[in-house]
Amino acid sequence: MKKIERFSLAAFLSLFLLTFSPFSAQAKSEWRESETVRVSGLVENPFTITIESLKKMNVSERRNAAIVCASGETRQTMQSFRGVLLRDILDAAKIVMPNSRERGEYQILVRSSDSYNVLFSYDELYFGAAGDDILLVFEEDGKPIEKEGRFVLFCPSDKVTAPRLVKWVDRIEVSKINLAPSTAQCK
Ligand SMILES: Nc1nc2c(c(=O)[nH]1)N[C@H]1C(S)=C(S)[C@@H](COP(=O)(O)O)O[C@H]1N2
Ligand SMILES: [Mo]
Repeated sequence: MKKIERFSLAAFLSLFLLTFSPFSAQAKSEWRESETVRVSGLVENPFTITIESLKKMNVSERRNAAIVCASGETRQTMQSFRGVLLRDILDAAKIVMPNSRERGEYQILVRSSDSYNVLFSYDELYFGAAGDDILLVFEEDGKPIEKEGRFVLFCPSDKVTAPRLVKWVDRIEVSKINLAPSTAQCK
C-alpha cells in the first residue's frame, strides 16, 4: 500500500471509531460529563486525575459549607465533602519554573467542559490563606459527585462561594502570563 493510502485508511478508521464508539455516544448525550481531569501546561509531569488517583493523595474532609451566590442567595448547603488541595495536585505535576523571581507571573486555570473557568495565581495558592482551602472535590455527603460532573473545584473559605465553584472540571492548566515589555526593557 502506498503511504498516502495507508494514511487515509488510518484516518478513516479513526473517524469511524470516533463516531461510532460507545464513548462518543456518551460524550454526545452527556457533554457536561467529566470523568477525568487533565493536568497540563508548564509542568514536568502532566497527568490525568481519576477518582481513584485522587483517593491515593492527601484527602481532606470538610464540613458544613454553603454555596452562596454573588447576589447573597444561598443556593445549596453541604454537610460534608472530601477533596484534594489544588496545591497538592500542582506539586504532583511539578510546575516548571526556571526563574523563581518570576513566580508571580504563573497562573493556574481550572477549566470545565461547559467553559466556566476560574483563574488562580501561583502566589495565592502557595502563600495566601485561601491556598489551604482550594480543593478539587470528588465526594459530597459520602457519595461521588454526579449531577455536577465528577470533580468540582471549591473554596469553602471564600466570602462568596459560588463564583469560584467550578462544576464539570475537566482541565487544570499551568501557564505564565504574557507580559508586554516593561518600560525598563524599552529604554
Ligand atoms: N461548570 C460550571 N460551574 C459553575 C457555573 C457554570 O455555569 N458552569 N456557574 C457558577 C455559578 S454562577 C453558580 S451560582 C454556582 C451554582 O450554579 P447553579 O445554581 O446554577 O447550579 O455554580 C458556579 N459554577
Ligand atoms: Mo451564580
